[in-house]
Amino acid sequence: MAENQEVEVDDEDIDLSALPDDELVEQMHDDLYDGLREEIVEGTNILLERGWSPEKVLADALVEGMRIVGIDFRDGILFVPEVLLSANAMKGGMGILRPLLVETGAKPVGKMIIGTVKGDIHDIGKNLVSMMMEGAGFEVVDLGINNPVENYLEAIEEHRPDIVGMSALLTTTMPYMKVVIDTMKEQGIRDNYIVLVGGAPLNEEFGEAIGADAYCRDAAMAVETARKLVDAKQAADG
Ligand code: B1M
Repeated sequence: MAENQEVEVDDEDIDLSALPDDELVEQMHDDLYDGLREEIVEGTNILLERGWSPEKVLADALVEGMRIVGIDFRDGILFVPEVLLSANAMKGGMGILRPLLVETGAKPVGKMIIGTVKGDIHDIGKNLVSMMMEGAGFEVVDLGINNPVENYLEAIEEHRPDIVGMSALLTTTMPYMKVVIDTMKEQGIRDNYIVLVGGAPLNEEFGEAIGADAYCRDAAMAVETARKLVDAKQAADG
């Protein structure tokens, strides 16, 4: 009987703080899969208390967990409501990491507006990019999701950024990035800004084809590319 009781222990009964790091990370992947926000928040805090860097918690526990969710979503094992819960759990962890990732004390090295394009409501990747850019010392204006071209133009006018960033996660929405770039061209403002694009279905060829300055594979690449291009722009502007 005692043995059965042990076998039947469910997730609620697991003491996360008693698990060694590797098992805790695995448990967090399961909890992310099950959309358990409180557990993700707790696990994130435990790893930080154990001396993990925010970057490592983000990459190993959260992003990797979300990658697994993505595979089962693709394969029809998970459906939209479940993935929404996973996304919500992920955001719980990101909420803790965000201030830690951005508190580098660096002075602003440039300004970026960023938004997910029209028709697309995916924002986890975009939010990660925003966080990492802020952490690298950029000022970021986040336009949120489902942005028509007008939103980008208004934000450009209002904030005068160095960089215009766009995110798209759907093959059906990625062409909209070209609409934004073409409209900037029509208005004669394209060359005043660095245009960076990203999102899982994109690649370098697509970035080039639509006239972006660069495609960024992930948030780290976005930071690296932004730094490089802003440095070059500032040098060119004297
Ligand atoms: Co959606 N979804 N989804 N989804 N979803 C994908 C994208 C999909 C690949 C799943 C699949 O089939 N395997 C698939 C797209 C297929 C395709 O177009 N070829 C898909 C689909 C089909 C859909 C719906 C149509 C499903 C439906 O309704 N039947 C629907 C569309 C809704 C809409 O947008 N109109 C839909 C809905 C949803 C949810 C709402 C349930 C949820 C989003 C919740 C949210 O974001 N708040 C969701 C999720 C979570 C996913 C998956 C599972 C995970 C996306 C994610 O957050 N990844 C995704 C599968 C997958 O990608 N594996 C999937 C983690 C994130 C850290 O990575 O976003 O790639 P990513 O961002 C990276 C880089 O790409 C890059 O840096 C980030 C960090 O390193 N990056 C940038 C991203 N943006 C950047 C911008 C930059 C630079 C770099 O600017 C400078």
